[in-house]
Amino acid sequence: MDLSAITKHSALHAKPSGLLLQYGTAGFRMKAEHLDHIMFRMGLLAVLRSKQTKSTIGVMVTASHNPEEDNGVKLVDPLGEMLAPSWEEHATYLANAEEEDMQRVLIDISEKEAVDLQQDAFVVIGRDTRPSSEKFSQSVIDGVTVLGGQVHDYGLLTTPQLHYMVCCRNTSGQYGMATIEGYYQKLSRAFVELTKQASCSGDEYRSLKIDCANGIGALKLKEMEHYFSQGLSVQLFNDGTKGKLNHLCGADFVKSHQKPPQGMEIKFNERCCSFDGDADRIVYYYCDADGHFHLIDGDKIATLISSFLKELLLEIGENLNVGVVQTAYANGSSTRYLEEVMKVPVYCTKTGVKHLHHKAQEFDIGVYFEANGHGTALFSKAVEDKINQLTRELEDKKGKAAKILRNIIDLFNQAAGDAIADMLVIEAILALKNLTIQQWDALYTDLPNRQLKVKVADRKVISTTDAERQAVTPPGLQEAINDLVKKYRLSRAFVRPSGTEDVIRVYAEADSQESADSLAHEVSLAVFDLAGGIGERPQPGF
Ligand code: 16G
Ligand code: MG
Repeated sequence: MDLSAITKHSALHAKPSGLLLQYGTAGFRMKAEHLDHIMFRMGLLAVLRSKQTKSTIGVMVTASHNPEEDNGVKLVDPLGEMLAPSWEEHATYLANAEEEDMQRVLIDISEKEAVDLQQDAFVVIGRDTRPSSEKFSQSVIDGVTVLGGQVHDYGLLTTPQLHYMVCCRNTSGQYGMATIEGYYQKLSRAFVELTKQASCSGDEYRSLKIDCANGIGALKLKEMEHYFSQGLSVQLFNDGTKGKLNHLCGADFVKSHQKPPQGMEIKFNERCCSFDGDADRIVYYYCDADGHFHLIDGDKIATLISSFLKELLLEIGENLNVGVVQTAYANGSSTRYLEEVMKVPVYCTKTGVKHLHHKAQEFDIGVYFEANGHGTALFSKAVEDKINQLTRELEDKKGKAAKILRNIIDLFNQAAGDAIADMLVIEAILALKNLTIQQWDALYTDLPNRQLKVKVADRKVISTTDAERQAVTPPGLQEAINDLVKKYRLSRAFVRPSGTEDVIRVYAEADSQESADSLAHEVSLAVFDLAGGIGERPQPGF
């Protein structure tokens, strides 16, 4: 390590004194103006991680669905997974080091992790379309180069595309080619193959309106469109030419407000979906004949996918274990449907993709989705080998099912939940099963629900257990929630500190919207009173 060069360059990306940040659920995220030092330091850390794992590491500059003025950064581990937990701690430690401690902290981390400093390092970088992102990638590059690492800057990418690149580079191209064309070709080839097998035709099955949240998804879909146009025609809205990133549009807006995005007119029967700002989330929706809006969230996506996979396995005659992983936000109706009707085991983990991903790896086929639309399906190596063997051996109906499964495996970005990949999987399944969006929606009826936020002085006073479904502290809060829940039918409620905002989140569901709203409100009051609420007391009405 050239320690004096590090000190010199670090001073060019000086940390505002007193600023303390934490590597959260999805890396560092906040107002862009405070993040330059974090970018430089994550460049440094990526080099250490690359040397330690002797693999390519990814750095993604994005703040996903946050407002345009925010930004963020996260590291991507060798197989395209989220950064290992012990390294999240190092990231926080390095991020908060004062300038004069930088050298010591870097040496400290290297020693703790037995990093061979002579080892080569390679880091790949991607960024979203925020105004601050380009400059920030330069700061990351500065960090990488000052520690002697090599860099490949992919420029504008969706978050899942960067995960894909990292995975390709560390598996010697087995997962795919580590180029943007490689990504487009791999997904589109599988998609077009699948739709060729679909018996239904007619334009209504093959066209989709996409709200791109004024983000990177629009740019990448424009590039990709002609690769898959044989199987699907897309109409892009909120493509970034006019509106502001994530403003009144995008998956997060549509899911949390349960209404259509601005800038997109929806006619009866039209199939529509929304991406978030870095295209790793997707939700679907449509308007019925009476003009009512219907949201199809991550839970229903998981249901469609897992039931289709189960049907294929039945056809092939393979007894593989399929599991679905959700979080506490999953609608109660979805969990019931999966368990009771579909007979699929369902597991609940803490919020955050890494928790779901980890659990899903325990199954032959693990389908995981957060209600907010983050998710994918993971196939174990054994399953993949088995399917490959069957596609070679069988020519009959079973062989056909095996081929479909082979293409589905190719289509999912298994390195990370990916709005583009998920969209193509969903479109392929709807075409193959000849399902309309209304028929898909009718699998089960969501229980009415409501999410609220409460401001408190210190959100750490609330701690939870049982995959965030029970509050352990402050004393009395869980008892209060239990009493409130008892007042309503088919009801459930929980609270948790947000990992991305300085608030407590409240979730409630019940048999009617009125009940869900009133339960959510009462729980907010309990949080405000027992967990040190600040500002105005929560008011009823939304
Ligand atoms: C992050 C997570 C997302 C989670 C959300 C919860 C990743 C890539 N993203 O965006 O999975 O749903 O945080 O936010 O893990 P909250 O803690 O503010 O409710
Ligand atoms: Mg996102």
